[in-house]
Amino acid sequence: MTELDPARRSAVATALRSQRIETPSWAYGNSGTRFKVFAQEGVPRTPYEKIDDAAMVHALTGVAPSVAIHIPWDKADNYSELAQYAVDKGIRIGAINPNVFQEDDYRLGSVCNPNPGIRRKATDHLLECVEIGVATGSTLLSLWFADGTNYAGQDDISARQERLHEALAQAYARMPDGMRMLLEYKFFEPHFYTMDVPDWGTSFAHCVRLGEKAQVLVDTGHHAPGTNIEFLVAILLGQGKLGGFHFNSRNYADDDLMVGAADPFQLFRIMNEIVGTDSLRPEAGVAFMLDQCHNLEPKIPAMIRSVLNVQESTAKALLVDREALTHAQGSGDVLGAHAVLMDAFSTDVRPLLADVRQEMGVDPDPIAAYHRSGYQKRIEAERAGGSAMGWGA
Ligand code: LRH
Ligand code: MN
Ligand code: MN
Repeated sequence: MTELDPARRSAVATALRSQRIETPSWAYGNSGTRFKVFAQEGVPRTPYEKIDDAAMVHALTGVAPSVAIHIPWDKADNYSELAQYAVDKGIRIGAINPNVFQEDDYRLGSVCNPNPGIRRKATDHLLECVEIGVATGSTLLSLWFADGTNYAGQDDISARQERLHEALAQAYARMPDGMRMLLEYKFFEPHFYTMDVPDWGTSFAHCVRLGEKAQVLVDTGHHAPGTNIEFLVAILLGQGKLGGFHFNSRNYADDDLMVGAADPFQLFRIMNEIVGTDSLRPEAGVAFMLDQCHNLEPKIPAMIRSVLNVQESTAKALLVDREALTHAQGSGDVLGAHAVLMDAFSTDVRPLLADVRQEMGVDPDPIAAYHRSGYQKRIEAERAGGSAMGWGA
């Protein structure tokens, strides 16, 4: 890797400064597996305290200015007030995530349920979340459905797809201008024969049918092993249908480990497609969101680490010598083209990022700054007995 010339360095630094990474409210609360939730001291007890923690992550990193909320985990009496609270803390409410998977009524599905009364209830919750989006000034309605079946013949696959469309169409029609619907997919779990939105193709088909305000959400933990995620990212980008990411790492299933922990090279390859198509710019509309659960590790430092991991992969993707790459590709230089990517991936971008942070007025080492801040001690003292609702809690 040759030294960056000043103009190039400045362009890379500008791109890094303008990247936005959203953290999820549920990652700040206690979580675990179905075997055990290991409670941590100082976890938030309310959505307001989750906002406090998200604001701390933003204050230390400078690039995480919004927090996604999950309803009813983050139920509030007054959502405009909640949004104002976030603004007062220096951040804002990001994606609104309806939750239609944790009530007994949803045993056979939510919006795909064979019972029209239950479909109505689930659809009404989507509409309520559109209103929460309006009240909080959010521009993203982020949908994931646990709907599916366990046995062949359990329900009519095609009929369930039509029910899904009907519900999505109602929510879509209710969305104000400027709001986007992101439809997330997952190939299995909690159902093991069919999921109603198992893959990007199904999500894509529904989004195309709905219109331009509907786009696909790629959760990096929701694919079969061996899936080439950067390939589907490239296809979705080409079709203007990549709405955003739920970043996390997986080794086996929907592990929800820290992004960039299991396979930093995959994260780099994904970011390379983003940068290569000039889709990093906030105006390109790709939402970079984290969706993780920190079961063993302390939550706020884990969230900071995750933000840094995304930044590192982004920086490496920005360092790819596009001219050399195009030249090598055009001349059929297989190894040369691959080497251009590997050169960028192998670069230690931590000094560059430390400088960029200093230019932004944040600490070059946000994790060390967190440990020095005294915040952890304070929340442990203030939040006795805390356990905000979230996964497994
Ligand atoms: C489902 C999922 C979806 C939910 C979140 C808590 O596995 O990825 O995004 O909303 O986890
Ligand atoms: Mn997700
Ligand atoms: Mn998931």
